[in-house]
Amino acid sequence: MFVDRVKIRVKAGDGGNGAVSFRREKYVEYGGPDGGDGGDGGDVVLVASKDVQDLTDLYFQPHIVAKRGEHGRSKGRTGRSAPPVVLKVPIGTEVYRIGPVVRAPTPSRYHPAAATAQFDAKAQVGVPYGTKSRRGLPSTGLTEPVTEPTDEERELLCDLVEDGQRFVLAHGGRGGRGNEAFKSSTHRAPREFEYGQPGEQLVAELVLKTIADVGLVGFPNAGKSTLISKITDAHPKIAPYPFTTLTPNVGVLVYEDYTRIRIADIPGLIEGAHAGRGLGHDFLQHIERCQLLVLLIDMAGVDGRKPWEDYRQLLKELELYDPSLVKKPRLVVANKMDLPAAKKNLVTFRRHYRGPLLAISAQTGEGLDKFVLALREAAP
Ligand SMILES: Nc1nc2c(ncn2[C@@H]2O[C@H](COP(=O)(O)OP(=O)(O)OP(=O)(O)O)[C@@H](O)[C@H]2O)c(=O)[nH]1
Ligand SMILES: [Mg+2]
Repeated sequence: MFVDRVKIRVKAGDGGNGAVSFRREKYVEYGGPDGGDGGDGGDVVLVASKDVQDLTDLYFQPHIVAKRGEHGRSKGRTGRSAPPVVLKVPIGTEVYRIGPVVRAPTPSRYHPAAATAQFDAKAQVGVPYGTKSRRGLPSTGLTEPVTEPTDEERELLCDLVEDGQRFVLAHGGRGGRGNEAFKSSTHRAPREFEYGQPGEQLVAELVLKTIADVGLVGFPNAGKSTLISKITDAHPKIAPYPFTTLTPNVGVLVYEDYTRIRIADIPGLIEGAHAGRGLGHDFLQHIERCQLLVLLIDMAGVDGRKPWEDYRQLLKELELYDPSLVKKPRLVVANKMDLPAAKKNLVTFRRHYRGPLLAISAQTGEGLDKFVLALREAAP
């Protein structure tokens, strides 16, 4: 299974409440306030990692809730802060926010003078510490949004392109202050405290866009996987039927001077791919970052297609998906030149396309040296 797009719902931890407490000690009268502060709630953090290849983990676990901070305690003790929830994502993951970032409405501070039996979220006033109705406070779990956020409120938050890059997706709430923080020379027995700030919650979409320098595009069966397996360390499945490749493969081509070029092989494109036909469309996002596109054409027309039509069709599909794709530098490569039909077809192909072209045979290895050098010139 390969997942390159997933919607998740996250909720950072709430802060712990501040405590209301007074010092009790033998022979010390009127010990004074000593309620400690609450601990901070846990963040939800994304970290790009080279050990993760896709977003399958999040696909199976799309609801993430971080723990809340502990409440403050007596003797001035601060509650423990909750640890962050760290989610590993593959390198090349884009993070989108869908809909607003919300914090559940909770009162921020309890003030005895203004205290009412029930809390009034607008007035930001809490119920007295220790009374039963405190149970009515919003839960710390994931609260369902009233309406499902729409894609219109979609915003790119960050692009995780380096190993180890971190991004805090949802911030935990700060812990509230305990009553000790409210003492002053004129207010010596404060009963105020702050509630912990609620953690942020939001819906996010993660989209994996493979990081590669070169993208291989072509009709199914053109020989893309054969080519990548010959010149890089990748070993994709190769078979004489269309749609052998179902998920993108990335191979690394290493030159003698240790220059490395990453090449992405994606499932074949077919006519109508931009509208979702076939498989290729779902994976075009993986070549968006490439600096060079290699249009691989089955010059022998093994599946009964005309190579020059393939070429036109490929360009059309790329343009319909995203016009910026056809503005990228590209290299046209004629494959399967070992087959007799290819020589004849190449002559006709030349009438339709007069630009630069490389003729190779991925299977026999003919022309691959030139191809490898051409890649290096075009994708530095
Ligand atoms: N004769 C000949 N056959 C080739 C050549 N390159 C690939 N083939 C054959 O073409 C068939 C398809 O090759 P693949 O590498 O799986 O093609 P692909 O473009 O990755 O196909 P999909 O993954 O289905 O999109 C296989 O049977 C290969 O052996 C070539 O240069 N010459
Ligand atoms: Mg393939």
